[in-house]
Amino acid sequence: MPKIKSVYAREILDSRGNPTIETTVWSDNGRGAVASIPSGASIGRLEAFELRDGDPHRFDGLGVLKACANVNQLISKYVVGLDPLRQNDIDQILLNLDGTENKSKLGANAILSVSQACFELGASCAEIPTFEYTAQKYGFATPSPLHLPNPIFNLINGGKHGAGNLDFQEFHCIPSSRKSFSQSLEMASELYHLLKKTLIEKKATSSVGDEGGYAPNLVSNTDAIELLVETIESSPYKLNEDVYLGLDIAATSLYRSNKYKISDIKDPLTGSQFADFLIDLNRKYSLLSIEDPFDQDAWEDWESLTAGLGKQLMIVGDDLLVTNLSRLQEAIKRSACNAILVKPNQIGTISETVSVIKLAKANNFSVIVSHRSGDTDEDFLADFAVGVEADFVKFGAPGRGERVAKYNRLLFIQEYLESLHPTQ
Ligand code: 2PG
Ligand code: MG
Repeated sequence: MPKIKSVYAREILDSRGNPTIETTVWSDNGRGAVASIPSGASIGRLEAFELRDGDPHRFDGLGVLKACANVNQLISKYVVGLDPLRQNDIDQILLNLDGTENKSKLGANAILSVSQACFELGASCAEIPTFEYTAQKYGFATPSPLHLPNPIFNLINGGKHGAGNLDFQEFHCIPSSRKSFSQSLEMASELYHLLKKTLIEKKATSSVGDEGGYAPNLVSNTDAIELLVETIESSPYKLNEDVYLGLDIAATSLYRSNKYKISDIKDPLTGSQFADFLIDLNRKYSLLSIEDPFDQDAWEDWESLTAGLGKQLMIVGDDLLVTNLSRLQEAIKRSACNAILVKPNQIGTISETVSVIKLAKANNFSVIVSHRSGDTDEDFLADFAVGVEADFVKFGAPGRGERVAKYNRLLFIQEYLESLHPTQ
């Protein structure tokens, strides 16, 4: 039985140039694994706590030296000597050490960095790729072979992710599930470049936002959707045949005094008026998914939109569910949505993330494994998404290193799986 020999955390930078934690673990059989943790800009109220130093003299208060110290001075004492293959035991020790509801004592960033690094070390000790290890350990994809999730590409960035003036946070292109992953990536890359040309022609800015999508100045959110339509129409691909559209409204960010203010309409909208606006959009564009259509606590609006549109498209809970078992249970009870965005750092351990995915699947929710807007060149999520048989992944645009690291890993996994099952 291998044993964990050392655990060490350090501060590195994420894709926004902000500090984040990276933890390295070694086992006594000479194997090692590294995990770095992403960070969100639009953060759900009930996400697990991200510990930052708050020291105004370093990184504007965003340093993570306290989180590193929690790993190096406390957590490591309890984790050294454990078997890296016993993930649930490791995670339970981390939960006990913290002892709070939202991991506010040690920080979810500190805790997840250890949980994830140990998980990767477990895969290395088991001498199988992390995606296979995930599937075997948690009983996914048996006896059927693993397959790749469908990618959701974020081609236009607004809201808290873009310097332009769009209210909606993300405008997605989602390739048809009939395409292989590599065909999807090729199409997304071609559309991404065509979109840049269109933006330059229209003299809208072509700089990119936090997730690699363009962050233009346009008159309204509908204009951004129209731009995607125009781009697809000028390509060899067919809208709603080869590729579909989706949105992450991240509506909590536009909710003020119980209303939604968007540039498309002069006066702020109530929940039901905003629902009508979204229903109209869907009528026009046949969307494949709408994420966070309402504020994170506006349960009734979620329920009525899901009752109205839930059979036609994915209504995705991100800030609503925060990868949290009890929020998901509530959403299931209320039929508030039919898909879940899964971000391990919203909850803080690998085991808890897997429990959420299992409950979602048992209730026929679509599962979308997602990056964060501040991310690193970590490709763990690609393996994890394949291993848990996620329906979709959302890793940003097909551009910027921290985004393509994950897509490129999926390319590798696709080839690997095809070599195992050549006829698939
Ligand atoms: C989202 C995410 C990722 P952030 O809202 O879905 O795209 O953004 O990481 O800023 O929460
Ligand atoms: Mg979101």
